[in-house]
Amino acid sequence: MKPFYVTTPIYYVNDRPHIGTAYSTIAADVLTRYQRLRGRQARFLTGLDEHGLKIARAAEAQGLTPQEFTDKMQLPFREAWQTLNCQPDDFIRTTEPRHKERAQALWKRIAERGDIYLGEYEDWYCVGCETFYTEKDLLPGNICPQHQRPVERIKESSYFFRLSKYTQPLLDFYEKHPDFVKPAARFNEVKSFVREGLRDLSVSRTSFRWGIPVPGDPQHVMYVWFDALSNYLSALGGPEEPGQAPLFDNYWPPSGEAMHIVGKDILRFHAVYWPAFLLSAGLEAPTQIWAHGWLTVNGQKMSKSLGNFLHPEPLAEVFGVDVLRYYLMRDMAFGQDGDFSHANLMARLNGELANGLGNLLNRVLASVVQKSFAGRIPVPAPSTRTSEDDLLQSEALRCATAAAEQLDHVAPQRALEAIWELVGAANRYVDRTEPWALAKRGETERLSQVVYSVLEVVRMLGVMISPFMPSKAEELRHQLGLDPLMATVSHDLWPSVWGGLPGGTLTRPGKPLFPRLDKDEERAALARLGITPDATTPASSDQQPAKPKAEKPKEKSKVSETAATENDGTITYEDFAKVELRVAEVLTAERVPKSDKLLQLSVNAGEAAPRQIIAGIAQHYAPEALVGKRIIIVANLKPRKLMGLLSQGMVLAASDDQGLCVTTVAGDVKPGSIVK
Ligand code: ME8
Repeated sequence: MKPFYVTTPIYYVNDRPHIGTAYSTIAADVLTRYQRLRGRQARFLTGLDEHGLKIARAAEAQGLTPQEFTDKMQLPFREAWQTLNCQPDDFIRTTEPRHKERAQALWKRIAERGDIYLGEYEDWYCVGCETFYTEKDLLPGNICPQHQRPVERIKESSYFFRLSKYTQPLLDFYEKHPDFVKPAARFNEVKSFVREGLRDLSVSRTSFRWGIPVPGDPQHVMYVWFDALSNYLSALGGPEEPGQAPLFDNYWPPSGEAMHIVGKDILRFHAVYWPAFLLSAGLEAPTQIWAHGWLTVNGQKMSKSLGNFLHPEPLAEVFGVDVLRYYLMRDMAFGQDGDFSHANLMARLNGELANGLGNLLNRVLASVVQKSFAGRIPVPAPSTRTSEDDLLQSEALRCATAAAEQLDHVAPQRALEAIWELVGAANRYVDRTEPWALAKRGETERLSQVVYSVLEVVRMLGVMISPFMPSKAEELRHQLGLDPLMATVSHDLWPSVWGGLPGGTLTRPGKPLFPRLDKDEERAALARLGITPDATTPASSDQQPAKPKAEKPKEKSKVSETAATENDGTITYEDFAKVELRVAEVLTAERVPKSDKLLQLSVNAGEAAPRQIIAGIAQHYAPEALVGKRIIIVANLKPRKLMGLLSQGMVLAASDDQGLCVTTVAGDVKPGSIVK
């Protein structure tokens, strides 16, 4: 297998790490850990983009030199990745001499091919994006579409890269490498952009000094994107002649496989400019560019003006590093946009982690193994095996294969889905085989088989979750009495055969893997994050997610008053707009004691904390049938108490003489979305 090289974008050093940059970094860490587990040689690079006008201006605003500024600002990144247990093999800064030298080497190779020439450039420049825009790409008033800020007119002498020459070679390259960009839909966007024809690209600046000098013409500094993209090679010591840079020889194609993980915002730079530079320099392009989606926070875009950047460290402190890593990889489909929601995180923690995996380990290890087998993993008695055991074993192997396939295709969320199918199957197996009852009846032989089956599944799960939750995986192995996993090259540790758990091992049962949060603890967790007790309004503007924007009920207009008094049975739009209808996901549902009509629901309506709704639908729905459904609620109904329980909204349902159906949405609409 070819050595695997995975990179994140190098982040602009003027920001602090937030949940978006953490997402890319955790994804790269998960993939690296997975590849290593499979016995593959893997290398993970991240780093910082430290040149350019944006950084120079940010430094100036703080009264620092750009170098002092970047030296200071790199620390939060290093610390955040360490906190999140992301373990890059290298952390590159574009101000390091090793990078400057190799970026210049790349420039020279391209210049020697005749693909760089001196010209003059004039166009609109957005400092936020560090990119030029033509008029047609701007919003009215010459506003940058990304940053919603005015762009600047810049005219200067500039070196150009002959990008136009690479229109056809790029299209040919895409044709030959159908998996170059993922997801496929984004690849189509890239191709249509290139098909329209490419303009030469300005690759140097003279209007500021904070950059890498252009070889042979130090009046110019390199365009920050030329500088930044070359980090993927310079961190390997490339470009270099064969034999001069071992890492480059080993990890860069054709001998290695290189994957760049990027957000969809910077796909064009990676899928168009970067391979064009490399084609020109006579170097191989990376194997794949994976453009993941964009994260919002509780339904809102993170932005400086809203002050709602969500930073990962406080979340890791309150919920745990592995819980945060799990949530980010589980909740968002990798190539699609997603929403970070505190309510969803807590629901997954309580449901999938605590009740699902944590409980599976605990329900057998804590009592049965200790009482019936003196704390040791039993040696199973094959004569007592039943079809239940065969089924669980085949399910375990099926799920392990499926999860690996998904990870091979960079679908971490689907891999976790497959892993949790096994968690569910094993919990159902425990429900059906009732080990505690076998213990009571003294059926020790059968019990040994049952306990072994469960704990062998737990062992497999421990391996499979380890790329996502490395510390919890070790804790789990420790409780099973196993040594830490040691990934070694050419040794595949992914579960593929049944029976890896040695009978007789002395277990070390400990604290629950994932403590469950009750309602008070959930509120306390949110309070620690600075979210006010009503769990919707942020207490401070820096850290906190804000309440999804509700459409304000419109002011009563004269027209609506007329309509109301005419009383012809119609209402105006203004009347209708007063009702705030939202999509909500049912997180839990239970019967209200002593009532045959009421169900107590906890729903995620896209807010910071779940809402409780008491609904009169118990005669029509079993509570478990509602969990996971996306229903429609009236969100601005005055809260009221029913049987002593506070109901914060109403569930919409349709009924006829046959019964009642709760209204759901047909598509995959985010919780919190407005219905109108
Ligand atoms: O673009 N959701 O740096 P940058 C998901 N220096 N991912 C997000 C995100 C969000 N809301 N916000 C940021 C740069 N990201 C250049 C890169 S590479 C040669 C140069 C992630 O600090 C995502 O990976 O603006 C995105 O592409 C990256 O951070 C942008 O980081």
